[in-house]
Amino acid sequence: MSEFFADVPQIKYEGKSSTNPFAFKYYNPEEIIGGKSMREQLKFAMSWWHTLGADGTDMFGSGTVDKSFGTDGDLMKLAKAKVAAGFEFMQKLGIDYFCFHDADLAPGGRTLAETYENEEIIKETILVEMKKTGIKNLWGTSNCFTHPRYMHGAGTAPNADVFAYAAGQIKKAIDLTVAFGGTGYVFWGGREGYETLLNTDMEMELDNMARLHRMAVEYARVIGFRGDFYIEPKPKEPTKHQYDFDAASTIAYLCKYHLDSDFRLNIEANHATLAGHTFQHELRYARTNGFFGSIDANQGDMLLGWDTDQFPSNVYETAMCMYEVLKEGGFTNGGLNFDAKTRRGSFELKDIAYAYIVGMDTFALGLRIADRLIQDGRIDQFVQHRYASYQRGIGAEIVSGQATLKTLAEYALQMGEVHTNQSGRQEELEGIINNIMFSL
Ligand code: XUL
Ligand code: CO
Repeated sequence: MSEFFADVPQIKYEGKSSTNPFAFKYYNPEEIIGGKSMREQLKFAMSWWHTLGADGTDMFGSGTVDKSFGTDGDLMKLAKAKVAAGFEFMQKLGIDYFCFHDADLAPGGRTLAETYENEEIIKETILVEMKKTGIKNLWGTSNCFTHPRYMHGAGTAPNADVFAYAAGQIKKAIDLTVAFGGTGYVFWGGREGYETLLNTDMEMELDNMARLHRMAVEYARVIGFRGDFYIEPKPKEPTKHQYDFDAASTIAYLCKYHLDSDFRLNIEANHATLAGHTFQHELRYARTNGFFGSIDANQGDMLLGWDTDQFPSNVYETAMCMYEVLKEGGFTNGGLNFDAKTRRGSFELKDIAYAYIVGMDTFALGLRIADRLIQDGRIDQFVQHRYASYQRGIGAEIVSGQATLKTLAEYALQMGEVHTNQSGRQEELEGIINNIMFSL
């Protein structure tokens, strides 16, 4: 069979002194870091939509990248070619997982029934490739935001027919995920938000969104889905305000609607920065509240206010991300999905391979640094020491619940002024990070 990525060879690890752009410099799949092989720690996934679909179109111009994969405009032929191209790409890069939206796999039909038929055909094609290659599905999702019917949202639409259509689409996307043996199902609330409160019943919309999430869980558990559901927070874009704004607001929503035992979070780096948080903040918040799940690996441009979905190249960010992943004990059902696309000017198919190599190497470096950071212990010891006053005396009484406002007031009256504050040592700690990063 003809190759789609003919310029791209099998990508191997050649080490940091290699200058071959088609080689990994830091990602050595079988090397053990932090007790597991790098491939197990990192669990890289290919995003079907960006990798096989995004053609460089932006608000000011049409596509620059030819992703017809040798087909002539017939959408089912294209969908099949994308399967072949996708599996060729994943094999060449050594990527073990893929993630998809229903609409990325097969074209929508004139009716929902026709869409189902198209999806069934492509499902069979994918299952054959999965069996041949051993490549697995990390998670599936449903695109309930592109079609004009979703102009006001899907689960939060003011129109019950739209809600029902979305439910029909999601049911099938769950079927596909289960057929592929996927370990996750994502809800990213693309248009689940509002443009103005003047026309919005916020309470009704949130109650309805929860109804849809509850229905999805009930259906999936009955047909044997044992993986995790994820909500992927994002504060805005395309809507002015998205309900799943960030990790904190999403966790509050999940707890309020008793969805917390089935759902975790899929944290995306660029969404974190759009919400005014660091990537690490979102991961820490999810992790320490028991909602760490999966990661959409990308990065934004700090000078731009939108979701640029760039391939990760910022090692500082990936190091802090992998620090949180290692502290969690690694991924269970989740992994690192490259929700990232090449820039519009990088219009050759081999640019996608270069982009994945850099993204994978950036996370490999992040893992190596995070492991060192933990082995080194200076940062963790500092933090532990900083809170040591809660391990004895009055601090231990506060933590154990023994202290009351009254007993603390008595303590404070006797103590006089506080003379025990210690420096936060931020600059020294930043120096430690640099020292660990650049001694690799
Ligand atoms: C959009 C985004 C989506 C989700 C899946 O910003 O991140 O691609 O990851 O719907
Ligand atoms: Co994403």
